[in-house]
Amino acid sequence: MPQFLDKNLKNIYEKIKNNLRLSFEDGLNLLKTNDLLGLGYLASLVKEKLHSKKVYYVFNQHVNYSNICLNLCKFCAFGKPLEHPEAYELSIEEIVKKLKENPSSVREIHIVGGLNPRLPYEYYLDLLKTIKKNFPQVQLKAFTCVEIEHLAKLANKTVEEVLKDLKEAGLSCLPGGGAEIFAERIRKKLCPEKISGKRWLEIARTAHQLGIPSNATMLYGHLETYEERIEHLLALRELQDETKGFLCFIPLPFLPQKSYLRRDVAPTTGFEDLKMMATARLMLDNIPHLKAYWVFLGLKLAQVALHFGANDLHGTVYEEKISDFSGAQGDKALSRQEIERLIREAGFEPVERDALYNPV
Ligand code: V47
Repeated sequence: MPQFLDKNLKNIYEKIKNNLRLSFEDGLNLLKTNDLLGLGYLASLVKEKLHSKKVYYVFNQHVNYSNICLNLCKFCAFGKPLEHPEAYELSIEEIVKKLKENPSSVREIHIVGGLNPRLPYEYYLDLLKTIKKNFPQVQLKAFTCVEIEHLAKLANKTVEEVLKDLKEAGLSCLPGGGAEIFAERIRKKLCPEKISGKRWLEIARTAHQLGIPSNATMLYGHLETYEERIEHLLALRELQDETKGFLCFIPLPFLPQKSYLRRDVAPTTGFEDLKMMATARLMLDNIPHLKAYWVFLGLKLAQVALHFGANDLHGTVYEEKISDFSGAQGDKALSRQEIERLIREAGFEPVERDALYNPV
């Protein structure tokens, strides 16, 4: 029996060893513990059982087609109203031109934007089709559940019809954004215009039923309680039991610096980020992958997170605007060599993957 400084972790260790599911209270105890190394040990046990020494990354590129947004959530510094001087909208030609500047080995293109009232439904379908035509080797991970709802309203179609159209146009999977925190109490304060947590989960369910896998995120470190974080994780775990459609979970630390909340909320600490990562690994026993999103965490902490349950370092990321607008510090793009070195020096084996986690 390993030594734990926190007796609650000892009980959780017993459960993990016996493949027992962790409860809501277990989740709270994980977030409340100060035994960081004990927590890392537990998360690593689970991670290594699932993935041995493998740590995944993808050669990818982000496309943020427009920041014009109807929702204007209080945590987000990316979205802008139509008339704002920094508001932008990229044409499909501009996007293809940009993509052509980058190496041909890009496997995944991650496409998200704001809820733009001006772009027509056809823009979204043409965007996917045109990228696929020009770069047949790439997989398109595009549009969060929030954008899918917007497209359904725009086209006067059901979410199911929209997802079918997008799939036909070349969509491989959905990114995990827009989940924020499912708790209504927080959504009312931070993003009253956004779809509810319940609706986000329904759209993810519909995607999974149509054979479109998706990711899931949780934005933490703002006004939410530990209880609300665990409720969020349990809602995802419950849906995953039903659909098995989630590929990956990504905990997103809130970056307050450029948001409306900058005076009220301090950035998360490294200690908190690692606790959140490990807790996610332990609670989400049915979601295979856990991502350390280095763009928000910083490269150094993302590397350390590989010892706290994470088995995916996201990707090389050519350009990403949400973090630029949010004030994320540090690197903007990585080479294959750099990302592999981070993984190897942490004692793991790098595996390049595609958007669906197939090794390439
Ligand atoms: O939903 C916005 C978040 C998300 C801020 O699926 C902020 O592989 C922190 O979902 N501080 C979009 N976070 C990003 C996202 C994502 C990222 C990486 C990989 C994947 C994936 C998905 O960004 C939004 C929101 O929760 N966000 N503003 C901010 N100031």
